[in-house]
Amino acid sequence: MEKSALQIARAAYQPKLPKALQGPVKVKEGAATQSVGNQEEIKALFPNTYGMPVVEFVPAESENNAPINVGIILSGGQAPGGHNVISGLYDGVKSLNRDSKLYGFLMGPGGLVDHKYVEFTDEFIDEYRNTGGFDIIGSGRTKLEKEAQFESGIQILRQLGIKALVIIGGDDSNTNACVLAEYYAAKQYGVQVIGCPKTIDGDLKNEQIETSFGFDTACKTYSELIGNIQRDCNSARKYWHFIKLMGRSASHIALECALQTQPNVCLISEEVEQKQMSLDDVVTYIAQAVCQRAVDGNNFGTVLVPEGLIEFIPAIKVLIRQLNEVLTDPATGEPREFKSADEQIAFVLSHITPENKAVLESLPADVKRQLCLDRDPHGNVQVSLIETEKLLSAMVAKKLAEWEQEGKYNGKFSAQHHFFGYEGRCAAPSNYDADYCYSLGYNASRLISNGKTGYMSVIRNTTAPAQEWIAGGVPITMMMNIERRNGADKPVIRKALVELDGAPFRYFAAHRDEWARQTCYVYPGPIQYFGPTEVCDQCTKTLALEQAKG
Ligand code: FBP
Repeated sequence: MEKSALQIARAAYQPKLPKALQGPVKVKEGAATQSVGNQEEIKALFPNTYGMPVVEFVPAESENNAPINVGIILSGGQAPGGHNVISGLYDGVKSLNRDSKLYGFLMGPGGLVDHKYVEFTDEFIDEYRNTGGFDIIGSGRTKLEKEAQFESGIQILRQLGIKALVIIGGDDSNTNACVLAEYYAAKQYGVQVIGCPKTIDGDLKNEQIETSFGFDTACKTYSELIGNIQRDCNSARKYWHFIKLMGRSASHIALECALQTQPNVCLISEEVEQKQMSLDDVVTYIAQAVCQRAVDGNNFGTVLVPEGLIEFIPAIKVLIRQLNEVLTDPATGEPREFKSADEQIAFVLSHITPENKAVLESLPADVKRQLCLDRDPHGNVQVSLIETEKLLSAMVAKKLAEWEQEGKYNGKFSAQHHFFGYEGRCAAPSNYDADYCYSLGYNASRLISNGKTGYMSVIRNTTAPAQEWIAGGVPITMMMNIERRNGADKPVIRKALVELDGAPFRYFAAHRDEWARQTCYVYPGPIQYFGPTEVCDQCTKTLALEQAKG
């Protein structure tokens, strides 16, 4: 396979490891834990994996170095650094004992259920070190949650002598990892399950997990593109660019990109919800920024739109909740089956309240269709398919035309649209993600060799140099609470949304009026892999502000 010059140079990069993982380790246990909510219910559902302590690795004289066979699964959307988790885990199990083996299940959790796998070798792993993508074994969104799947999984795990399974995923996949860990523990199958925090969305974080991997690289990639657009915009001075950014529900990506690039407008879904803004309120807010800049002769600008915005507009949120309920078969908990899209829409319209029907009917035909039809396997609305950036710019144009008629606006408004999502998910990992992911994978090998199950691999203190990073594990049950999903109460990992009283949002809110009126664009440029540390090893602004080092 032909390689680019960067790929060749990058293959030689040796990711940094925390000092604690550079030699033999032993476990330092903290106090017993409890779940973040619904303690009694979660305890009853996870009797074998509830209440375990947070653990940290500290240097030891020697460690358990018996050979061990381990399996790994990539679950859900791609995120930069996944290959380094695998290479870190590979190096970790081999450093324990050269006879250890690592198997990768193909195309996501489905590979475990269908017994499709590969065995990693040195040559195979070396091809993928420090590269973006999940193509080493592929990923998938099959939900691993049924007993029949767990039983099918144990057959292949036994056949390959696998004693531990590492599941790399977001909140849903790690929730399923926890259910699997509990199931195998209850059945005394002797297979450990370890999770690993992945998602570009940045919404799998809490007191123990500083960030999910991939967020850093994805945001830097989008910010480079936004910076380039802003330079174009500031050169031609004739377009308003509406840029939708991936991130599913949470607005972490939009906020981080705003902190990096200082656009004229950035919407934060969590604020829209808190302020109970209607779609018209959101449109008015953008139109006002356009109007003010027009007064200064600046008929150009940038608007960042988080992917999940539509879900956070209160009336639409209520509508989506009911759509999720009516589209789920209460008998099976699975999505209802329909013969055609028209049949599905007709079913929806006849089963929702008149208020929700009115909200649905008020939306443009394509948005209405997307809301009624498209769901991912976890039952979530596929917000990435809704063209919010076009919806908003069309509504802003309409409002400005009205204001022009009323003599309130005198400018030119011409819009361009962009959606950045897939562009960032498989970028070559930044140094931060390359090091962080390698450490997460290596660390998982130590959780395994120390007999842990139902834990997530965690690396903390990541705003400090990698040497000082803290390595350990957190029981997944600690992050759980009960939430209503598709018409049923389920134990799930609590999703982290943007906190409006958190330092990143407060910094943004303190500057946004100036950024709206003035042209304060920042141009971050491309991710740098070689060069001075202040250019190559920066963490995200979000993390720096959260750790009070921004
Ligand atoms: P994960 O949480 O599974 O990592 O996925 C993140 C994401 O990129 C979201 O930002 C986006 O809404 C979704 O995946 C798109 O899904 P798909 O890859 O199936 O189009």
